[in-house]
Amino acid sequence: MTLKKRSLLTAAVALAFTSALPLTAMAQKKIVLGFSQVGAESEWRTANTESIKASAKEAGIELKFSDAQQKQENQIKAIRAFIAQKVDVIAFSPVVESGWDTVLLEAKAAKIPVVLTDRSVNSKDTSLYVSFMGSDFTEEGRKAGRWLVDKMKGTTGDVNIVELQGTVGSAPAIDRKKGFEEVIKADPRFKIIRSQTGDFTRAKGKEVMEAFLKAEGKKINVLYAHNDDMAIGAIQAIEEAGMKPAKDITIISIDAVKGAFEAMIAGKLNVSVECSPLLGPQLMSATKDIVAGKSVPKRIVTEEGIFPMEVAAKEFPKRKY
Ligand code: GZL
Repeated sequence: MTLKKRSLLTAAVALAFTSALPLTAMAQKKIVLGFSQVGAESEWRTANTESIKASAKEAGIELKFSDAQQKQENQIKAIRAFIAQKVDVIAFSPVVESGWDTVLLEAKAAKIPVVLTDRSVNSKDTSLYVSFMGSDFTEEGRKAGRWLVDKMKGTTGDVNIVELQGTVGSAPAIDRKKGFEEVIKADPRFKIIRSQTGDFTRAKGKEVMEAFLKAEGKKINVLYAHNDDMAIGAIQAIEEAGMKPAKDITIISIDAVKGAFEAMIAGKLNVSVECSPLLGPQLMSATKDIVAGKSVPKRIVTEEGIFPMEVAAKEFPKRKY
């Protein structure tokens, strides 16, 4: 090869390399996702946080994570910080349904797309978020109601129910109550005689169940708890009152976390309706699609089952959370 040809070839290779550099650099620009988490109130929430952190790492997405300690004002502060930091996408699990329009309008004005995970908001303007991914809480309540109606088939007399509600104003608490009542209202035997929030925690679930037992005692036939953590707290209260959980009082709860399987295997919980916290992979995939300018479904529903105590031992080894 002549000297002239070799020097032309060298120049061409050098040019190709430098011109590719900006493209390569752009292609490697890390996506930055700001995530505001409700708190660390339950086993479910811990598993949800683990799923989001692990999936962000796996996806090569830079995660800015904030724990709001179950306070809406902390979530609003975190979202404003993400806007100031000009993150690529904002995602959050709204601790309650209302009071988000102002901050979501600020995100919209900053042209930062927002994804709702786990819980939704009741904003009329659905352009304020790109997608909502999570469970159908009303259906979870219906599943709990249908299981109870089925269990009580062939019995007679009143079925007195006490209800431990989730966080006041949260989508899961509102919808799990709605779905359950939708099913049991068909039979006047089923009566909710007490209903109060246990804020999704074990401690509060135990405290409120102690009050229910003091007020109603052996009149209670069923406990419907909006999550396993409150049910587990209530089980302690029932035992301390000298009664047998899952025998003297039928116990229905939601989430199907490890603690629920352990309680069912110990014969202390009758059934847990699944509510999967493993939303991390779906969130990271949606985040990448949004940044790439691809469309994302407005609603992504998590598919879920129901686990009565009879199958708990067989299913437990397969559980991922
Ligand atoms: C449901 C989630 C609820 C869980 C609780 O998707 O928002 O919050 O059921 C958790 O355990 O605290």
